[in-house]
Amino acid sequence: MALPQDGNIVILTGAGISAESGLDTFRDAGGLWAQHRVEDVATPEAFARNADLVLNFYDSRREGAAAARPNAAHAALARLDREWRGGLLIVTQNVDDLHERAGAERLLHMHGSLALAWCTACDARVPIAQDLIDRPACPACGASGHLRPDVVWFGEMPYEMDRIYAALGIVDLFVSIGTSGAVYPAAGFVQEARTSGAHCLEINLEPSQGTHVFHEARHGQAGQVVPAWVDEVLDMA
Ligand code: BV8
Repeated sequence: MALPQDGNIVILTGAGISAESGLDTFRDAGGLWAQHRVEDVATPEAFARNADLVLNFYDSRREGAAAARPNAAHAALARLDREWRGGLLIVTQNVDDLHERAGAERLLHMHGSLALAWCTACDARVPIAQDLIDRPACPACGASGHLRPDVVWFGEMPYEMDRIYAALGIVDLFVSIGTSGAVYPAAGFVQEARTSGAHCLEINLEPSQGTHVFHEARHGQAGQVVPAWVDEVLDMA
């Protein structure tokens, strides 16, 4: 498809883009939801019921993310961010920091980040590198025992929705990478993009739940398909 050189691109990423970095996805065989029930680790009710289980779940994922390295797909999106002169926004559902460690800057975490904690005493979001299970004191207010992962759980409002819908309102090319299309509102972004007249491309290991809404699909490992796609977009520019 012909994309104007000042065209606006929105890219939605999910756990599949981090799979080749060794991080578990949610719904693949052996994935996170095979290890834990969502209701036990990814809802505010779960946290109120058994904070230790939830804090251990996120502490271990934080350690996993810190030990992982960005893969070729993260690097390719960072290159696109550097070299694309039109509008670009990477909206990630992921809570790992592999996009930023690859160098992406026009990026937002709609479901929060393992690298931040949320102090429920003073409402501050603070960088955290240690285990929350140890109940560290909040660096902002000093209170102990009030830090939770700054991650959006089921039933909670995702971050920066206004900014996301503003970008989807003027998008020319919408690309979904490594997501099953199972969770809303993220799974509905492709519909918004279509309404804006964008060309919609799905890059995923296999057809997602919303694959029928896309104009085009490229199935395969993100580490191979994404760099080839970025080369194509930048060669067209
Ligand atoms: C909200 C952070 C409203 C935590 C996550 C409408 C209809 C039905 C339900 C709802 C609805 N609206 C809201 C809901 C409820 C709910 C929902 O959608 N439930 C689902 C289960 C039906 N949504 C919410 O609760 C959301 N909040 O809507 O609030 C509101 C309104 C007013 C006031 C207050 C609130 C919040 C949802 C956010 C939950 N948090 N993550 C954490 O990380 O622990 S969700 C989590 O799962 C991810 O963040 C991601 O968003 C989501 C989906 O995961 P994926 O990233 O897609 O990963 P998955 O494993 O599923 O798929 C991986 C894909 O990659 C696969 O397709 C695979 O084939 C592919 N793949 C694998 N390897 C590779 C690959 N592809 C390429 N290369 C590879 N190598």
